[in-house]
Amino acid sequence: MTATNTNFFQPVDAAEVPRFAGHSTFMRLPAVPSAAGLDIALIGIPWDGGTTNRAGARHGPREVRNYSSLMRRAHHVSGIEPFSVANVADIGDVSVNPIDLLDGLQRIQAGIAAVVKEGAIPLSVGGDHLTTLPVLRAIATTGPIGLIHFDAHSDTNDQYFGNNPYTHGTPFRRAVEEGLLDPKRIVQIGIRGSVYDPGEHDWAKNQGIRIIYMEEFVRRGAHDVMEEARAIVGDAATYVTFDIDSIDPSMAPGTGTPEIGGFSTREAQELVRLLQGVRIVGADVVEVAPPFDIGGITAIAGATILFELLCVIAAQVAATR
Ligand SMILES: [Mn+2]
Repeated sequence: MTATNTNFFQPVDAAEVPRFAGHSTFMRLPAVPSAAGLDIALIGIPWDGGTTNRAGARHGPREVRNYSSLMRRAHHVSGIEPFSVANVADIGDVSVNPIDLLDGLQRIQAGIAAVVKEGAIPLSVGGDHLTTLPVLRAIATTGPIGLIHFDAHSDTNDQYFGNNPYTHGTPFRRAVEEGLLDPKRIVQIGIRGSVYDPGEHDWAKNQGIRIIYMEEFVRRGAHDVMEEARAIVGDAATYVTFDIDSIDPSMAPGTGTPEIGGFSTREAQELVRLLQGVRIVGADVVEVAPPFDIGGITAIAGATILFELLCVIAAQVAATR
C-alpha cells in the first residue's frame, strides 16, 4: 500500500534547515497556488466572525502553521509516511471578509469548492466552528454526508442575540436543516459543560444525532466509543471536525469557549488514530485562538491533531489509489 512517489511535495527537513527558519507553512510543505494535482490540500480559514465569546480564532491558521514545524515525516505508531503516499501541500488561506458574516461564509465556501473541484481532500484549519458550515456546503453537493465531531459543545443551537442563525454555536443545526448532514450519521464526542437550558440538546437528539458526553467517554474509553462512532457513520462519505476546545483547557487554553473536564492531548491523539477505516471526505481543526494561548501549547495541540488527521487520511488515499 505504500506506493511512494518521489514527485510528491516534501517538507523541509529539520535536520537540514532548523524548524525556526524558512517560510512558515503547514508541516513545512511547499506553498502552492491551488489544489491541482494534490491528494490532500492543507488550507487555512482565518475567520472568526461567528464567535460569541472570546474572539481570536482568525489568528489560528498562522500559529498552527508556525508550530506545525514540529511535525516530522512519519507517524510513530501507524508507520504512515503521509508525504510519501499522498501528494500534500499548503494552498494558503481561503479569502475571508472579517466584517461581513454572510460574505465571509460565501468566500469560505468558494475557497473549499475550488479544492473539491480539483479532486483533493480539504484538510483545513480554522477559524471558529462556524467555518465548518460553508466547508460542508462545498463538500456535500450531492446529498447529506456523515459527521464525526469532537467538541465540548454540540453546536446545534438555533438562534443567538435575537434572530441570528449563524454563530459558532449553530453550524450543525444549520447543516442538518440544509440537507448537508444526515443526522442519523452524526456522532458528537466529548460534549460537556453547563447548558443554557436542560433541554438544549433535545433538538439534536430528536434528529437522531448521537451525543457521547464526556462522562460516557470516561466510562467506556476511546476504543469502545470509536467502534460505535465508526458504526454510526458506516462506509459512506464522512466529514471529521475537531474543535480544540474538546481538549481540556489546561492543555489547550487558547480557545474561545473553554470548558474544563476535557480530553487530554493523549486521549485526543488516540481518538483520531481510531478514525482509521472511516471514509473521510474532508476534515478540520478549529477554534485555536492564539491571543489566549500560553507558550503556544494550544497551537502545538492543533498542529499535532492536524498531523494525526493527515496521517489517517493519507493512509486512506494510499489504500484507495
Ligand atoms: Mn465547536
